[in-house]
Amino acid sequence: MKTFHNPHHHRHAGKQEMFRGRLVDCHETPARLDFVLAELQRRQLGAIVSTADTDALDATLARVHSPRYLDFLRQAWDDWVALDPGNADRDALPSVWPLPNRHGFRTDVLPGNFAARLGAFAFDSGCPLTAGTWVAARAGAACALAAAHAVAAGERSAFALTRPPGHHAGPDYFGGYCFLNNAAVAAQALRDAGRQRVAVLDIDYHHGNGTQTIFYERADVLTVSLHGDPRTEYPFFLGHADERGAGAGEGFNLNLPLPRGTGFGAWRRALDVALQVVDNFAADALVVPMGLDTFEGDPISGFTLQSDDYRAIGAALASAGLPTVFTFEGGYAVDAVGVNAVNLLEGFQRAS
Ligand code: OKP
Ligand code: ZN
Repeated sequence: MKTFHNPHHHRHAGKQEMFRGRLVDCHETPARLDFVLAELQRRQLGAIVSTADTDALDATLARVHSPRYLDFLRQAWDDWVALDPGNADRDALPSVWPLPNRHGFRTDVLPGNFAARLGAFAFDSGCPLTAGTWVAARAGAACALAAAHAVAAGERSAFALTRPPGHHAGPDYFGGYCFLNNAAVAAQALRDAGRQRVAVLDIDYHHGNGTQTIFYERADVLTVSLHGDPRTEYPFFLGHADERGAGAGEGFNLNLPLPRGTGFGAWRRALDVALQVVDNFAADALVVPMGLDTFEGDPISGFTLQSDDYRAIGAALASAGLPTVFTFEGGYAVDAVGVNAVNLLEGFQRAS
C-alpha cells in the first residue's frame, strides 16, 4: 500500500488547548505522525511519497468547505497577528461564540473583530490555530487528494498520512484538532473521478461530525461512524443513533455510538453492522478515517482495544472488497500509535 505523507505537517504544532478551565499541553502533536512514518518505514508496507502538491486541490476543497470558511482560514494567522503584534508568539484560540441556531445570534454578518470571527468558525477552544496551520492543513488535504487519485487510478488501497486530522472539520468550521476535512476531500475526489457511490466508514473514537455534516443531505456518499456515545464523549452535540441523513440524504448516514469502556468484542460486532450497511449501499469505493484512539492506552478516550486487534480490524475492512483510502485521524498514545496504525494497514494488506 502506498502512503502519501505530508512533509509540512510539523508546521502545525499547537502549544496548548483549553480544557475545563485550564490550558493544557496539546495532545495532537507532530510526534504522532513521525511515529507512524517510522513504523511504516521499519515494516516496509509500501512506497512512501511526500506530497504537498496543491495544484488540483482548490476545486475539491471548494466542494466540501464554504468559500467564506476557506477565505477565513487562509487569512487567519495574518489577521490574528494584526489584532495584536504580540500574538505572533501566541496560538489563536477562540473565546466568544455566536451559538448558531440558538438565541438569534447571527453569523450572516461576520464581525470585523478577528477574535469574534475566530469564534464564528470554531466549535471549541481546544484547537489552536498557529502560524503554520494553513500550510500544514492544505498539504495534508493534498495527501488525501493524492491517495484518492491513486485509488481511482486502480490501486487497491492508499494511505493518506495526514495531520492535522480532519474528520471534525465541517463545511464552515474547525474544531477537535481539525481544519480541513481530509476524508471528505478523498470521498469527493473519488466521486469526481467517476466512482458513483462512495462510503465513508469512520473508526476514530470520536464521532466524525464534520464528515457527517458535509454529506448529510447527499445520497451519493454514505457516512457511517463507530464512536464513543456523544452523551458522554466529545464532540457531544452530534453523533446520536437517530441522525439518519436529511432530504435526498435521508437513510445515508448511520451512527453506531458505543458506551465508554467498550472492548473489542462489542466494537467488532458494531463494525460488522457497519460493513453490512456499506455492502447494502453497494459502494464502489471506501474511505476510512482511521483513528487509533480506540486503543486501551489512549489518554483522552474510553475504549479498550489492544494492539493486535488492529490487525483484525484491517482484515475485516479488506473483506468489504472495495478500493480503499485511509486517512490518519486520532490516536494520542504516542508511542503506540505507529504500531497500531501499521498493524491495521498490514492486516488490511495481507487480507486483500
Ligand atoms: C480529535 B480526533 C481532551 C479534550 C478533548 C477534543 C478531542 C478531539 C479528538 N483534553 N478535545 O477525533 O481524534
Ligand atoms: Zn478521535
